[in-house]
Order: sequence, then C-alpha cells, then structure tokens
Amino acid sequence: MLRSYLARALPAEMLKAIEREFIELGELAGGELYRLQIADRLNEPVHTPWDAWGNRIDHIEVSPLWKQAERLAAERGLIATAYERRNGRHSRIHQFALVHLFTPATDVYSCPLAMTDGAARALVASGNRQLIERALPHLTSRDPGQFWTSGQWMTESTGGSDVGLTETTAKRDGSRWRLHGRKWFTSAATSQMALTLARPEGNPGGGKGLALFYVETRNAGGQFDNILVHRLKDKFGTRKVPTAELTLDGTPAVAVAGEADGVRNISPMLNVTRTWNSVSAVSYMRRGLALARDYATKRVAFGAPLAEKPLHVDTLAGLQAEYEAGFHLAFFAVELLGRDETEGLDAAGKDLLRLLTPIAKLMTGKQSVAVLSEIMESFGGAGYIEDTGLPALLRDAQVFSIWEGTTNVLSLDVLRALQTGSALSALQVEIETLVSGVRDTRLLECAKAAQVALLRAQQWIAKASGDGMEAGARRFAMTLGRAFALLLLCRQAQWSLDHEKDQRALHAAARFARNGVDMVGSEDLGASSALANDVGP
Ligand code: MFK
Repeated sequence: MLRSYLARALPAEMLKAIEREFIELGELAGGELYRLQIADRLNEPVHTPWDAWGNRIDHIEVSPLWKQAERLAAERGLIATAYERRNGRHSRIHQFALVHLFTPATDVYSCPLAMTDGAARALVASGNRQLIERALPHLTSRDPGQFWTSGQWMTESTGGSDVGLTETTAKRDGSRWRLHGRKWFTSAATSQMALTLARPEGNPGGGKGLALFYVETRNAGGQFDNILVHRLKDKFGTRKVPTAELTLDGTPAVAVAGEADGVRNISPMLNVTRTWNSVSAVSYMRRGLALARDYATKRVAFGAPLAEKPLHVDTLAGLQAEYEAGFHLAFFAVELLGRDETEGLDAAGKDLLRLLTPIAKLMTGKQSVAVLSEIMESFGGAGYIEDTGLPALLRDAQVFSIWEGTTNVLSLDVLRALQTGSALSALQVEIETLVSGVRDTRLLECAKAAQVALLRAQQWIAKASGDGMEAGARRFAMTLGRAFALLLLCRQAQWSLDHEKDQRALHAAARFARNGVDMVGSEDLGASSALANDVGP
C-alpha cells in the first residue's frame, strides 16, 4: 500500500531517486531491528541519581536499541529530510514515509524525534535568529556526533491538558532567565535541549501569561544544568522512553518569542508532534497487520491455516481497511504541511491544515488502539504472552490517543480550529475535487456515503451551540475524519484501478465505508448526564 501511495503522490523520477532509502529502511525495520527489539525486550532505561562518591549525576542509561535508533535517525535523515527540502513540497512525504518504516521498529524512539522536528519548526516560526543559528544545525544534522534531540516540557501536575495552569516561574537573570518549577511528565529526558513553558514573574494567569523558553539541558561539563531528575515514570506502555519527573531549580533559559503568549508560540511544535503521532499510530497498525498476516499462514487450526478461514480473513480485511484510511488521512495532512513550508498555503489552505491536524491525530490514535487489540486477539492466547513481543505493541499504541492531546481535548481543538472561518469551506473544496475524480460505479457509492456524512456533520455544526456543541464535538470530529478519509481512499482506489489495474484499494474503500463513517447524532444532555452518573430521572 505504501508503494502504491508513493507512486501516486510523488513524481516518478523523484520516487526512483529515493526508493532505495525506503527499501533499505524497510529491510532494517523488518529484519535486524525487529530481531533486536525481541532480544532487547526486557531492557528498560535506568536512572542513577548518585555516583559511588555521593555526587549527584542523574545518569539515564537508555536501551541498546535506542542508541542505535539515534544514530540511524541522524544518518537516515529522519529530521534532516524535511529541512533540506531536496524534494520541494514533497519533502514531508519523503520524510514521513521514512517515519512510517522507522517507528514501529525502534521502540518509540519516534517520541524524541517528533519533539525534535516540532522544536525545529517552532524555532523557525519564532524568527529568533540567534536560537535558530544555535540549535537548528544540530536538530537537522545527519552527523550522529552533531545531532541533538529536543524535549517538550509542558506537562505539570496542575497543568496536564490545561497548560494554562502551569506553575513554573521565570525570573530575569541579566539577558537570560532562570526557571523554577516541577515538570511532571517530560518524555525523553535525555535530549540535549528542550522547549518549555514558564510564567515570567508578574505575568497574569492562563496560557497567555506563559512564555516559551529554550533550555540547553547540560552545562559545559556535561551535567544537567540546575535540573534535578527525581525518577523515571513507571508507565503502562512506551517503557523504553525515559520519561522523567524533573525540578527546574534556577535552570538557565532563553525566551524564544517575547514574554507572553507561550501556548500560541509552542503550537507549531504541537502541530508537528501531532502529525508524527498520526503517522506513528498508522505505522503501528501496519506492523501489527504484517505480523498477523504472517502468523495466519503458519498457524493451523481446525484442519487449515488461519489464512484460509473465512472469518479470520474477514477480520483482517476490516483491520486493513482501517489502516489504509488512517494512512491516507495522516498523509494528506503531511502533504499540506509540506506545501505550506515550501510554497506557502493561502489562508484557506492554512485553515484546512489547522483543522485536519487534530482530526488525523484523534482518529488514528483511536484506530490504532482498536486495531492492535484485534491483532493481539488474532494470535489467540499467544498474543497475550509477553515474549512474543505482541503485548508491547498494544501497550505502546494506547499512548497515541493520550499524549499530545487526548481525544476529547483534540475534539475541542477542532472546534477552536473552526473559529478562523474558512476551514470548512476549504474542506468542501477538497471534497468536491475528490468526488469529481471518482468514476468507478462501486467507488461512487462509497463517495456518496462520505458526502452524506460530511453534509450531516456540516449541518450539525451550523446549528450546534453551547454545551450541546461541546458534547457532540468528538462525534463531529470523527465524522469529518472518517468520511474525508473515505474520500481519500476513493481517490487512491480510482488511481490504482487506472494505473495499476489493482482492485485492492477499491476493496479497502468499500470495507471502510461498511465499517461506518457517520457518527453525528443529536445530543441529549439530560440523558447523557443520567447515564454518565448512573442515576434515574
Ligand atoms: C510518536 C510521536 C508522538 C510525539 C511524542 C511527544 C511526547 C511529548 C509528551 C508531551 O509533551 S505530551 C503533552 C502535550 N500536551 C498537549 O498536547 C496539551 C493539550 N492541551 C491542549 O492542546 C489545549 O487545547 C491547550 C493547552 C492548547 C489549551 O490552552 P489554552 O491556553 O486554553 O489555549 P487558548 O487560549 O485557546 O489558545 C491560546 C492560543 O494558542 C490561541 O491563539 P491566540 O493567542 O492568537 O488567540 C490559539 O488559537 C492558539 N492555539 C492553541 N492550540 C493551537 C493553537 N494554534 C495553532 N494550533 C494549535 N493546535
């Protein structure tokens, strides 16, 4: 499916020139790295607070695979590809196709990479020349010796999703600042730098009173610079990611873009990490499906391999359809991002990108949990056993719907994205273009189902208000996501019929339509309250 998408989305000469990169990374991902993942299964990061002589060292030792992943990420240009822009507006497609291959084979090393890409993007957006000159060459380097990753330190015990409740303060210290406070959930604490939020003394509460700060985590001696690592988190999944609780105890920092509007200034980073989240969620589905398909040819039960059992085949087909739809939605957002960074989107295009980024994140996050749960079941009891490596896939996938904004927080972000005005009309233009390209009668039926759902969603939002709008926000966002993904699948399917004489994407579209794309309903707040609280009338 990836090959077919790339053949449609990239100019033929370009694909020919870069295809080798995908083949090599794919071979590594399904070969050497996969074997290392299984061998390395029980290896988790270790935090050593003190050395033998009582010195505070806060050393964090990551797994051998993580060390290899860092080198590979630099050498293979997992970040650099997007900033070198050798393929113009297609550079983001190039990069995220690499991400799709790399992510499931590297034990969530995509977490620091996502933040690195996000930090680079936020620094560029800030226009802060000094910081851009200092950090960007490291963040986008292909030399493992020069390559830096970045953290994104936003979450506090008060804050969580409501980042405006951040308690970390910033005090002036000459031309710099010093940060004081506790960051409660800092993924990939081994990064060389971080972007973080703090409230300059005297600023008002809320997100606007926060400012965005740049921190280099270590001093010239290689020690954490006024940063205390308390412990690593004991998490349900992503156990290879060294997520820490930190105290910033006078940590030197530089203001990135003025002394306020921190949430707005970090949002370019959020939108990039959310795009990584979408592609990573999709790639996990792909990994699970690859394993399940392989197992189905080997496991013989009731007289035949699972691959010959109609119900097993039907189950895998439904999962593949979910994967393909999620893939096309995520990569449509990727395409828009690439166009914006190179050619510049017009205002309507920017609004569309703003709308589809949280939609792709929330839809693919939920899909990957559901798909990986089914994948585990498709192995029967073996899927439930740790040394198959399968439970870790489901545990890791669960994070995609939690970090970088939960499903509900992102559903509300979708409503925020509509406030600029032209996002829905820009979406409508895309819908019409996609529908007009469909000719096959079976695909026309799918496109019709998508159009009906999208129309219902638009009618719903036009009438919705207040608590009813908030209550229906997830169903609205999911409907936009699933129905638009179906249209994207129709486009791929029509192309595939025309150019590859291949009906596979057509089947994916038909199956995805049958899985359901219309979630819009009327909101009965009283009924929901009675149900949620389990109380009678
Ligand atoms: C595999 C890859 C995965 C990546 C791994 C990364 C691991 C990192 C671990 C983490 O750090 S997870 C923590 C991530 N935390 C979040 O994602 C926070 C979730 N909460 C939200 O997103 C809330 O919606 C938000 C904090 C943004 C709400 O805060 P506010 O202060 O109530 O926002 P407000 O006042 O609505 O918006 C402030 C400004 O930002 C507005 O602009 P103006 O100042 O011009 O009015 C908004 O329009 C703008 N804004 C907010 N979200 C935006 C945005 N602009 C563009 N894009 C967005 N997404």
